[in-house]
Amino acid sequence: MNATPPIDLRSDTVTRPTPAMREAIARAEVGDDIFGDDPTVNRLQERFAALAGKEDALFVTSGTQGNQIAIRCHTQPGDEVLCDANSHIVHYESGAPAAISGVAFRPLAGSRGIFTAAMVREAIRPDNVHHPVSSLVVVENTHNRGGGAVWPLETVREVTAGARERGLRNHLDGARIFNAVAATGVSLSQWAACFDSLTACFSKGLGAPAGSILAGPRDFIRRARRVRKMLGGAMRQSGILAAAAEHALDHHVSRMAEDHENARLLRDLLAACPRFGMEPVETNMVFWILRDASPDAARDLQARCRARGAWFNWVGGTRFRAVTHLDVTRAQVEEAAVIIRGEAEAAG
Ligand code: TLP
Repeated sequence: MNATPPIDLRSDTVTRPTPAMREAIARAEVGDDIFGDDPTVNRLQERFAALAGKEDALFVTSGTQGNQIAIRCHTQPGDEVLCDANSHIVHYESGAPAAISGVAFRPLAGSRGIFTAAMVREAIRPDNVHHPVSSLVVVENTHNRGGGAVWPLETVREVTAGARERGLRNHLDGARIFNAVAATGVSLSQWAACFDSLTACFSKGLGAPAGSILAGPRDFIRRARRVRKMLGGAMRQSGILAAAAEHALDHHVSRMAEDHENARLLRDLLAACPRFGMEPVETNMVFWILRDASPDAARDLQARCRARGAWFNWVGGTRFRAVTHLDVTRAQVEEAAVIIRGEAEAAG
């Protein structure tokens, strides 16, 4: 039996709380958050709102819940949401915008998830009884299916200013906004200033076991609190989770550059294999394709690597995704690359 634990690069969501984070969880002061009585949740919300330069914030169960509450609060049934066609809200939130808010998507053909102000201008519907109302733009930064790409700040400013001029609202799916901060040095508040609302996740590269946050104007967060309750996301002694998020803000933001370095290393090691076509790496995500192969061959390669302890995702066609995070070391990245290249070359 192979006792070596797998090198799990499927997502940065797989991280487990560190011993120090578990201690912070154990020490957390808690209360009933539905009464507004949990001091740890309250402190986290105030801290995040201040960091983001927003009036208020709300601790939510997940990134999906934060995005869905935002969509619900910014739109009316029948409205259209403008976003990149490869957005997380389009592909991975179980059709929730249609189910929960009754909205449709107006998908934009961005490049690596990044679209332009001109594309938004063209897609906004004229004010005419035949058309749905264009009411919200959602930007995802970093962009997951876009390869972990970081938006240029100037493009975010143009897109959101253009939408605002036309009366639309702007929401940021910032599940990995701290990766964008680490990659660019642009602060959370600089990104957030472009948007009416934003979500950020503690359960990805920041290493908390669960929990995300939604920030925005005070009245928006007041309405968001009711929608969170409606969705079953109001928790009780959730300071247990907020303590993990606080610990992550204190100790895990500054180490994210390490994940980005490991991702670049993985890209360089895999690039040496001529069967692979590597995409650019900007943050903690490595995407690549298996050249001149069928989707079945790609799935097979992923399965063989998995059997040898190198875990990553097949994301359709011949494309793969590997994500670095605080539970994988540089040595493990090197080891995974040896397995992945070995299997690809063996199948040659
Ligand atoms: N992404 C997950 C999967 O759902 C695909 C992953 O492994 O990357 N926005 C973005 C950009 C995300 O990547 C994710 C999670 C979410 C929102 C949703 O967060 P959770 O999982 O907390 O609902």
